[in-house]
Amino acid sequence: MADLPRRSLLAGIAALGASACSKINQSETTQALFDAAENGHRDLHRALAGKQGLAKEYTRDQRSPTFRGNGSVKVDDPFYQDQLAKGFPDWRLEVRGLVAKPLALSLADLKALPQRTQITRHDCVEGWSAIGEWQGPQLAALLDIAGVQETAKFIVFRCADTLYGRDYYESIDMVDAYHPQTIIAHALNGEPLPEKNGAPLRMRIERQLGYKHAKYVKAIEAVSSFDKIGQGKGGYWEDVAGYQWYAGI
Ligand SMILES: Nc1nc2c(c(=O)[nH]1)N[C@H]1C(S)=C(S)[C@@H](COP(=O)(O)O)O[C@H]1N2
Ligand SMILES: [Mo]
Repeated sequence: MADLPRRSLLAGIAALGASACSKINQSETTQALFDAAENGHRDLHRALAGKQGLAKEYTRDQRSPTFRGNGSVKVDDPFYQDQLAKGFPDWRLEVRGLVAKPLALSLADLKALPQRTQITRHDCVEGWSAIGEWQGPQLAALLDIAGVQETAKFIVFRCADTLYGRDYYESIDMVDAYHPQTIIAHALNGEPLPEKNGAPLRMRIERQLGYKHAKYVKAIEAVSSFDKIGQGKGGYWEDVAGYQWYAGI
């Protein structure tokens, strides 16, 4: 039963394709239908899975031998490259926006928090999957330390890379933000993240498709709306190719 929405969503995305999306998007009626379908999918998905339903976790021997890099696999920025070479001693993750106490956390700060390790399958809409072991603190812990205000409705992830000339970013709502498997990962398969997989920090949001898992995260922002961020659709691929904002699997 829980497989139903996942298969229909993946089939729907596969059937559309990016260029079809941009053409179809020109029609407001079609967009309204898309929005209704997306909201319906979100409600059905959460009703079936339960708000805190966990994504399947795997055993160590089920991990993929290699975890490919997709989208940006390099960050074209001198500070980033200098930090990468040194192990990111001066890298800071900002937690900001609608919070009582903005934070600027080092990698050591993040490693000192309680850690979650999870072996999960990553599903990319481009038609590949990989199983990897991720480690890092839960996003919930950071949000609690920063004191997220009640007016915050979404969490936005700001990334250090650009893809085809635009800043990559993503956003999720508070249910996914506080999901136990939503972590800020600093390690993949027991090693620091390689550059291609989002060093030094990338999101794992295990109930969502691959494009939601922001890599190279430099800031986490609590907001009441993402209308004025990017093109206003809540994420890079949502803006560029009309991908659904709610990418629940
Ligand atoms: N900052 C950033 N995050 C990103 C992307 C990107 O290009 N830039 N690509 C997304 C997509 S489409 C996928 S499938 C995954 C790929 O993660 P991987 O490179 O570790 O395989 O990262 C997602 N997060
Ligand atoms: Mo993807």
